[in-house]
Amino acid sequence: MIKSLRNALVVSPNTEGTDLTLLHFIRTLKQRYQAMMGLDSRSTGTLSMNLEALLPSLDLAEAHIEKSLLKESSKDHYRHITVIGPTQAGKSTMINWLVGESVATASPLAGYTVHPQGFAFGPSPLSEEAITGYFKGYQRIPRSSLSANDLHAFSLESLSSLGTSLNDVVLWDTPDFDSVDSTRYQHAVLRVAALSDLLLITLSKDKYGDLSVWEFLKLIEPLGQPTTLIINKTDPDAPP
Ligand SMILES: Nc1nc2c(ncn2[C@@H]2O[C@H](COP(=O)(O)OP(=O)(O)O)[C@@H](O)[C@H]2O)c(=O)[nH]1
Ligand SMILES: [Mg+2]
Repeated sequence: MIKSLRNALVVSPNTEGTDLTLLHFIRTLKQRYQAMMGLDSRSTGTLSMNLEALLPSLDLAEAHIEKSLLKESSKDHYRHITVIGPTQAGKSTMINWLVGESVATASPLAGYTVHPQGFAFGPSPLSEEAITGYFKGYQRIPRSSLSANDLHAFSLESLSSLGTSLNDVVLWDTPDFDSVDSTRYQHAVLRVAALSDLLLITLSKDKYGDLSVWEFLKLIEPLGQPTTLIINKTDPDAPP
């Protein structure tokens, strides 16, 4: 059923009526799964585990439709570019490299970035309210106030595009999708992934073959978004 749902998402005409019907269906399906998981956890738990594994694709499908509704209602023409990848791949470093200055915090500590962090580069006005609405259930707070104790938060700050080659772009730094803790913020990562017009999947040379990377790629593949794979942390002396 999930496969046909994904196909339906890709081929369905992008009219608001169709989107709303599909959105209602997906939300209902999620509620049913969660109810069944609650009942099953009192018995064997096998069904629960199977249904839990399906929830990310429903989260993604829900976010995908909400993004298309956002695009229809949004008054701005910003493009969302998201750096996504496993822990320590150099995602925050990549953001800083793209901007040309240190805006995101890179760290040798694994799992340092645990919230979606958006950096908007104008000059046009950005429909900030629409984006905040898209992140329903998440509080928008200043980047300096983000706390690892509250994962239901994100930041979005406007920065000067002067000196960058970015024009009406929101660059998103994201938490990893492969650490033990990643299930706690996976929902947020999928939300940003669905919002994106371009995904920059950043991998390190040690991690590009990890199963988690290929499972994540398989999960987002039905969205059909323009995607670039970047292999980071390569040896500068290695032959090309
Ligand atoms: N050697 C090397 N280290 C890097 C590179 N990119 C990032 N790092 C380092 O790897 C660590 C993790 O980087 P960070 O950007 O925080 O990774 P994130 O967890 O994916 O956001 C930091 O100590 C960075 O300085 C690279 O291309 N080469
Ligand atoms: Mg980071």
